[in-house]
This record gives sequence, C-alpha cells and structure tokens, in this order.
Amino acid sequence: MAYDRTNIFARILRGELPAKKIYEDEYALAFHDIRPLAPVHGLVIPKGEYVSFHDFAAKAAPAELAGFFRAVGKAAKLLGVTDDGFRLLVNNGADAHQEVPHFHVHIFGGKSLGPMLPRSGD
Ligand code: DGP
Repeated sequence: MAYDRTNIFARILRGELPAKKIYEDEYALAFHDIRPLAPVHGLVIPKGEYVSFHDFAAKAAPAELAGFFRAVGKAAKLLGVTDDGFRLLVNNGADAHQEVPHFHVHIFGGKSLGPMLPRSGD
C-alpha cells in the first residue's frame, strides 16, 4: 500500500491540523487521541512516511527505529503512567481495524485496563 500524504496524521505532522502535543523530537511526535478510550490515551507517530507497523519495521533505518521507541518511552513518562502501568497497542491493517494509514502506537493508562482482548467468541 502506497503512503497517502493526505492522511490525518500526515496533516498533523505538517501542522495543518491541530493536536494536543505530549512530546516531540526529530523522530517522533506524541499527542493525545481525539477519542480517548482510557483516562490516558496517547498516540505516538514516527516523522517518516510509514503506512503501518509492518512497513516501519521493514523499512525504517536503525536510528529511526531506536529514536521512535525511545520517544514512546518518553511520552509514557510524560503522561505519568510508568509507575502504575500502561498498555501499548498497534493496529496493523484491516483485521486490526487500523483507521489511520500512518504507523502509530497507542498508549493507554490511568486505570486498571482489564484483559488484553475479549475471549474469542465474546
Ligand atoms: P487506529 O484504529 O489504530 O488507526 O486508531 C486511530 C486513532 O486515531 C483513533 O483512536 C482516533 C485517533 N484519531 C483520528 N483522527 C484524529 C485526529 O484528527 N486527531 C487526534 N488527536 N486523534 C485522531
């Protein structure tokens, strides 16, 4: 799948749409999700053009991979969830219901989050 430069996160990266920023460096931007699913719900996106986690894992340079995951840790710390715990989640592709075609990591926290997923069949 080719990268679509009109996707919402690309527009946030270019400053064309506002976002409530948590953290930014040369590799990544972290901001609050517009439809939070937990008391804390952050998103972290790489600055490079990657459609999905799989695309990022396959194509990003080592410095981008390291810089991105370091930024996820920094965002979690700034969100105040590192002591009590938090969950990272990545939706990749159709079965995972990935909505925005720019790789992103969700950070959830601020309460006990329960089981990872409903049991199969629920
Ligand atoms: P996913 O299903 O993993 O692709 O999740 C996309 C998330 O992006 C979803 O939780 C809602 C969030 N989102 C969609 N549009 C915007 C936006 O314009 N601003 C912000 N901050 N978040 C958005």
